[in-house]
Amino acid sequence: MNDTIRIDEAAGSAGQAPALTAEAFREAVRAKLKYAVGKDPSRATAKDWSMALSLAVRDQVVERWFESTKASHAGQKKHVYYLSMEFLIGRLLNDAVCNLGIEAQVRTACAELGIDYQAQLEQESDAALGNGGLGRLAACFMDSMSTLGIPAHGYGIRYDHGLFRQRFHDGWQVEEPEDWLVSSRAWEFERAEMAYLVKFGGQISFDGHGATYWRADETVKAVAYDTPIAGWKGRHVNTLRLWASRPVEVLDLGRFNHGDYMSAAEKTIRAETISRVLYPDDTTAEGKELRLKQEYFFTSASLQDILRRYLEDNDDIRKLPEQVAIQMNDTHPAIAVAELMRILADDYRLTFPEAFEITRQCLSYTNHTLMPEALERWNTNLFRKVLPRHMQIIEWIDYHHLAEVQGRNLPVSLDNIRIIEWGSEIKMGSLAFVGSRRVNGVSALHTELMKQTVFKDYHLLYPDRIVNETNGITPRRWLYECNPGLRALLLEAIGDGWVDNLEKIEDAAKFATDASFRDKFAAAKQANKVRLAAEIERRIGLRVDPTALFDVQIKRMHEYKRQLLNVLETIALYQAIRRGPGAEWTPRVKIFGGKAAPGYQIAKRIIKLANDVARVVNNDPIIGDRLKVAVLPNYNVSLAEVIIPAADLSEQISTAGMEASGTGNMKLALNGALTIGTLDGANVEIAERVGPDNIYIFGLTADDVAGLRQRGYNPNATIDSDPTLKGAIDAMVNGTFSPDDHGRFNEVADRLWHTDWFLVTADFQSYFQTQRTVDVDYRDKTRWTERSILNTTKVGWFSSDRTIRGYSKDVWGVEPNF
Ligand code: 26W
Repeated sequence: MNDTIRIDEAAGSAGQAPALTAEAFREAVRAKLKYAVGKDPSRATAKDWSMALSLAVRDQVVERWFESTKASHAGQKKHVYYLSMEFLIGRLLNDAVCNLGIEAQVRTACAELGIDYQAQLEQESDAALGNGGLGRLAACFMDSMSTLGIPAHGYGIRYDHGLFRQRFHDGWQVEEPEDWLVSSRAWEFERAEMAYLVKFGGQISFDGHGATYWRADETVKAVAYDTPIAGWKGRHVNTLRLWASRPVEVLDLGRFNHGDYMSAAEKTIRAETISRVLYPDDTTAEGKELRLKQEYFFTSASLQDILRRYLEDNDDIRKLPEQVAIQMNDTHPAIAVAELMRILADDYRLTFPEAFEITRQCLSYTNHTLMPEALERWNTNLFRKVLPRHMQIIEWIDYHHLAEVQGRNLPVSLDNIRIIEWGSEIKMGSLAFVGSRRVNGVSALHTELMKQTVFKDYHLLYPDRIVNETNGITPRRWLYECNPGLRALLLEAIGDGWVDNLEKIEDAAKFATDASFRDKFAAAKQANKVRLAAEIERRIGLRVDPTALFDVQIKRMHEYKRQLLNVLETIALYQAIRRGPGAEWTPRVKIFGGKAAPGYQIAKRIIKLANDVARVVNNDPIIGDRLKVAVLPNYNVSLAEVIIPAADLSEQISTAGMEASGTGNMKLALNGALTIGTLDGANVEIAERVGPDNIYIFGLTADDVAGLRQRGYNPNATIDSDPTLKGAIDAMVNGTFSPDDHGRFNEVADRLWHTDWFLVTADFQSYFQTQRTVDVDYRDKTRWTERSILNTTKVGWFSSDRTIRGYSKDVWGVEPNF
């Protein structure tokens, strides 16, 4: 009995696949354990069962995968390609089980096999192939494109090591290599036959008849690994194709036979290094050669693969834009502008102007940050060394673009629209903009700021090229899968239409004033808080009161996200409680989670500060359960799935104008947390949809910040005039939290006193007062729950299905199937 249940055979050609039975699935798992894992049940480990379980579920996905791939091909439909250096996928087993709608059968089968399904889920390590927002957005988009039945591929890099594992040593972040492949290979298929050569360095020569030869001095092989991504109800399955770099020849036998073993393997090591590890930095574009090679490696392999697939059913390369839409996830794949042009010109012998226009009609670019240090600029010497032909092509693009612009006599500064600055740096944002059909921001405010700042002159030149596509999140992982209590309540109250049409969740808004619904809603939240409290105790040994207000700030550590503002408020609250422990305090648990880029010292010091404050507050008998601080190590997708359903308050407190959108804000609001935040990124649109009574907005707006920048800001005056703030900062430098090293946080304090670029001191009082209002409001449980329900039911628009519908219409020109 083979282990895959052939749906169509069982039902003949009736088309309607018979439902998978628990019994059949149980036998499929058994067969996988035996024939794929090679273990007898009596000797199988939890990992063995997890592999068998995953393989059995995967089989259910494969069936529909083949059907989808065939349908996409046959339909001759325009295909979307999403190029991203990062896909922050997390775990896949439960996601596939829920999307296929086979959870009941799988749970029954596990029970009959005597294995704990929940424990099995925790066996799988996260595929942490991303840093934060950008990478997770790409993963949510993959789920939505499948759910909407859009023929699409995701293209990225199959890093051997994803984002580092974070551990705390004496409160300091320590990075350890991440090793996801040890236990997450169940979901990928190696496609050894699907390999492309990618060249680096070397010389360019012309034969005088227009042919160009690129004699590279290094060539590697890109090998494809495919992961099927099933959409809701398994109606459509797309492919995530990740490239691994391999040597062209496995071993230099000649050198080996001469006993020169190391150099025999040297080429192999050099080649494999390209897809070895994810750059753990989401703040500064460091301009490292290996990073450039990684960006070109996956972009070139992806474009070669896209053209191969296109030419299978089409023979006129000039019609490529009718069949292909390529999205560049930030500037990391922006080399695609030059690479597609190179292939079209050098391999298909189109003229440069033709090649450029076809390229531009295929490509679009999403910008995710306005932070100057995060905008990629490559040194021309480095670039020319690694990619000599592309340097020539970019010079051609820049020259012709400037000429065309000069001809239009518009009030733009040529310096601002140059792609190559002072001949020394290539601005990848400019290359991406000039080489794209559409350019989008990720929230309404961010897109406006793009038009007013980094792309001001380009916007003048191309007034209809910039569009907004406010980010979104997949309701499958971020509600249906991670919050079973709320899921059950919503299914009972309004059915399951909201799962793939989240704006339907507003149908439950009317129950905000319904006592029994309210009680069930509060009970679901409470159960999630009890679960999180257990996880906090398991991870850091801290016991917290699950009835306290769970105040959550979970995101990458970054000064503009202002975890420091939150810590200062925590210190001020701690000091206030110590001054008057008898007063009426709302018990609060401050929960922090987030990794700092390994080279980002100040961010790592703020982690240490949070841990030092936690140690003192959590062990202060005067405080008791009035305030607890939990700094959770190794924040990642699967930890987020435990924290988010349990949150009461969502901290979205970035300096206005600096957070492009945020997506954690959407996940927390959807799970009933009330947001305390600035009018930044998508907070603005969340506030518009939940209404002013159901959110806590404080602080300077983006315009206020711009005004303050212009006028200049003196933090001293603010600190001196605010004893609460001053008291907190003094405690940071007088050893209250670092008796063993009084000066440990001097640098942090100095930055506040002298520059305070992120305006922590400017927003402190407004933030502190708003938190005190939260304290009072939280005590009215009924009202709080009503507002919590209104958050859940009013943010349906922030589904990534809605976002992808926007891209489909405004950017890609494709029609979703469902
Ligand atoms: C070159 C180093 C590097 C790597 C990654 C620089 C910048 C990045 C990303 C663009 C940083 C990022 O993740 N940005 C976040 O993208 C999210 C998805 O659009 C937004 O919601 C966040 O506001 C934005 O910070």
